[in-house]
Amino acid sequence: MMAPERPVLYHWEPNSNPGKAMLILAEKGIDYEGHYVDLLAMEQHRPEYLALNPRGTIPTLVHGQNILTESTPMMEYIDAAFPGPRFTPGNAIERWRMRWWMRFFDSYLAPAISMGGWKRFIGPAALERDIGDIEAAIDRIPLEARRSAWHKALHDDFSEAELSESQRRYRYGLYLLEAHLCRFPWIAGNDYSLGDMNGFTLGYAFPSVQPDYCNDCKTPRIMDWLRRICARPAVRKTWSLGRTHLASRLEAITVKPDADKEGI
Ligand SMILES: N[C@@H](CCC(=O)N[C@@H](CS)C(=O)NCC(=O)O)C(=O)O
Repeated sequence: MMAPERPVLYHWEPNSNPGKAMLILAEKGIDYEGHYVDLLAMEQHRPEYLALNPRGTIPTLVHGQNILTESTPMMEYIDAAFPGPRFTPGNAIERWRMRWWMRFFDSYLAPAISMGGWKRFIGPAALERDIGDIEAAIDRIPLEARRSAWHKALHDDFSEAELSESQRRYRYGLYLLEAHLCRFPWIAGNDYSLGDMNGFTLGYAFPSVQPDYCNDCKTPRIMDWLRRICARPAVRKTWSLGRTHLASRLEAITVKPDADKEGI
């Protein structure tokens, strides 16, 4: 087999969508050229990046003649196109389960979690920069949904109704995941797969962002799942590439309850 061309990945933090592509590349041990696209500096809306990905979203993968966007199908491409261990189940029912969860993570849970992130992290961090520059950059954003997210984050303009819907989805997601992990050790079933990577890039933040709802008492299976994933060398390597304090959220997973202190 001919060695595949070295891929180039445009990513931000190992968080959510960019994290998925970074993690599968690390899990497969693929040498890639990484370019950090600073989301807070709105580099994803600069003409040179839009020439690659006209939607102005991160990540983008360039592999030979192919330019790939959309992180979840991108993970599947990486898994299939490169040598190394496979993270897509060969068994049809496990593949269905993996894709069911990936769809749930991407279309139901991620938007709810992302709203909290934009309110708590992106908005305040962006305000440390020049507001005039940011306002001008927002006007150039191609996607209406992203323009609106930036606008709301900058002016802390999220309605009570959308914030409470985001919380409701978050709690429902935790409930469903905890129940699933009572039946199966991993998202697809018996083995670690793309579904776990997809869930982890959202879930690594659960214990620090929702400590009252995701902890060793209320969601022990989720905590155990996060710890098993966190112990993987590829995860450590990927999260070491983080440049903001988001990456430090990994540490809240590894702290185990102190039985003496808790009086257990
Ligand atoms: N559906 C896309 C979404 C990508 C996405 O929205 N990425 C965020 C970073 S996690 C982004 O690029 N945001 C840029 C912006 O809102 O300006 C994917 O899965 O790749």
